[in-house]
Amino acid sequence: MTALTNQQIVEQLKSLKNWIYVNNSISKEFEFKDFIEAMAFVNSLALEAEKMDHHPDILIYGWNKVKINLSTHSAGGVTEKDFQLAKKIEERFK
Ligand code: H2B
Repeated sequence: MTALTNQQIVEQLKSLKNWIYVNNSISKEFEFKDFIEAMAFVNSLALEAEKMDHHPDILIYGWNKVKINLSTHSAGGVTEKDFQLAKKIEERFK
């Protein structure tokens, strides 16, 4: 899978709410009611990521927040697969 261009990334980000392009990855911060809900969200992503064989960088911080960074290590940048996973993550956040 080849890395998308900056222009392609910026274009695709328009369909994702509050995701940004930073440090060669796409990123979003999610906020939850409490730590347990944040952890439940992270655990649900683990299953999705494993199914796709595509894994996000995940930071749990400030007791109720989760920061997700998506990039494709093998391509050295953002690919279509990152956008596919971002959309699945959004569905779990609803
Ligand atoms: N996740 C991400 N984000 N990028 C990759 O290139 C990647 C991955 N590669 N998960 C997968 C695992 C690869 O290492 C295994 C062997 O399929």
